[in-house]
Amino acid sequence: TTKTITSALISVFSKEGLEPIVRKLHEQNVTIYSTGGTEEFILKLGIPVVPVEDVTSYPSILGGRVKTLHPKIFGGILNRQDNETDVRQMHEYEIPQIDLVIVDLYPFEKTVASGANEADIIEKIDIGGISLIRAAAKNFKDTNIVASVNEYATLLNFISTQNGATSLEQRRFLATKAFHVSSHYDTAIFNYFNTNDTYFKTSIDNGQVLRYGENPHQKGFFFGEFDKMFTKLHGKELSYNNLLDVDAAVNLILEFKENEPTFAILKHNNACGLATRSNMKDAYVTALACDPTSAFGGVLIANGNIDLATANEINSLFCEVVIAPSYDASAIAILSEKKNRIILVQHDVELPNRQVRTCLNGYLIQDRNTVTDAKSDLKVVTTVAPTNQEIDDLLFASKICKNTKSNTIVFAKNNTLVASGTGQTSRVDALKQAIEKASTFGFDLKGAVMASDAFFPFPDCVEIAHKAGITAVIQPGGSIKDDLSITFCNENKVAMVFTGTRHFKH
Ligand code: 93A
Repeated sequence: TTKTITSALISVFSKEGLEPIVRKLHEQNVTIYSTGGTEEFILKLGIPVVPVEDVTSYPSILGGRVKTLHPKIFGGILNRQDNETDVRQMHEYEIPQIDLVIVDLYPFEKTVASGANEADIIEKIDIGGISLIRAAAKNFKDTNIVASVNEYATLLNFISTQNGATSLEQRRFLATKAFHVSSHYDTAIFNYFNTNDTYFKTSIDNGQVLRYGENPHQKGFFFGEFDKMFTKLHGKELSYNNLLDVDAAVNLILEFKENEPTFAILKHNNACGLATRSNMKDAYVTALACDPTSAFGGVLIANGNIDLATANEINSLFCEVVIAPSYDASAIAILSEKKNRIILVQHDVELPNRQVRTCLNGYLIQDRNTVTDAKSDLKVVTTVAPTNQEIDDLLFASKICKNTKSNTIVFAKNNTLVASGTGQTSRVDALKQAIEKASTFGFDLKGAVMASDAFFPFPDCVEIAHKAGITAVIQPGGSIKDDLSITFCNENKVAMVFTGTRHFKH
């Protein structure tokens, strides 16, 4: 798979940095083919060069628009050396082999940025160059492609260390870089044509125009395949905020896929109710009791079928969206009584592994948080160990905690979300909010467990939680002051486990 370069086609707009490459190729007896300006540049270095016109027997025509676009050139680049027909046709049509293509495209972006007029800009849409790049990159098994001056050093390094030869792996690497250049180039052209965001606004492609963004004065669009994930049975159009809540709901309920019937109620992307019971109706009723005030106008999600009994309960609540993998026909009829209520059937579709969001003048990408704390991850760090029920509740609380905005504290008891503090600037504030909410809705925290999305920097959280009645705690651990929290728990017979995994969500 290591192949020696014997011939090269060089067609570059900017001649900068080209000299050492040309000299090296010449030193290695490489035949060089070239276009007008590049040919002139190489000749001036005193290095022999074959004009492409001599290969094609055609002059450069249409003001340079057609220079390299010719079967003799593209045949030389695209032929498969292990294909008998290709080899035969190369002889038949007297096509010269081209092992290396070096291109520097017309500077489209620079021309746009310079404020040039449209005609000049259009003329800077490179056709031959981009075709050369794509052809050589496609045939990386036999051909080397250098699609930008940024890769000159790479090429020099490859051919200098191996006497003018490259490996298949190196050629594939160059092809990857080349397709990055070509995709970037075409994106720039698209962006130029997409004046005033006409494309975005009419969303010809797969974009969906939303009524508005987060607020009525903001425009909003959704790009994705909603219909792959859901079938909408009833209700108004989903809004920008609905979609964000649906996303949070789907991520949350995914944690409880294997659980018994589980029902969650979300507001502003956070769970304000969640319970697992032996039937869906009880799960819903229990989830609602967690915080019936917040549940108003919420997004509801179930991990199993919604039957008539559950639908009858849901029906008395004003809610925006109901999501479940299936519904009894009678349940759909009941839930559809409210004209605007959105009813979604959720299909079994994997969520993408990468998450993207804008950041400053660019964007951030991260892996989705797919770690769910399991029993085997737990390290008991206190003299008192959690009971089996507490372990179940700790893992249950941790699943909710992971899907709640940081800083967060979650209380749970008997497979029920009791209360949580969400999106606070301090962990103690999150804890205090959770305690306050639990008391507002009449919950006794005695015997409840606590989950924290990140470690406790000080022992204040376990002190306050213990006073409120919490008997077991789950947290990642890893603070330099872990000892202080552990000591307090030991002195007060609170069980604590470390998971080793932080679950920030911003
Ligand atoms: O106008 S083109 O799209 N038509 C072509 O056939 C063609 N072949 C190479 N532009 C074409 N090129 C481009 O010419 C190369 O991408 C490079 O940017 C430039 C090099 O021209 P010269 O060697 O005459 O300076």
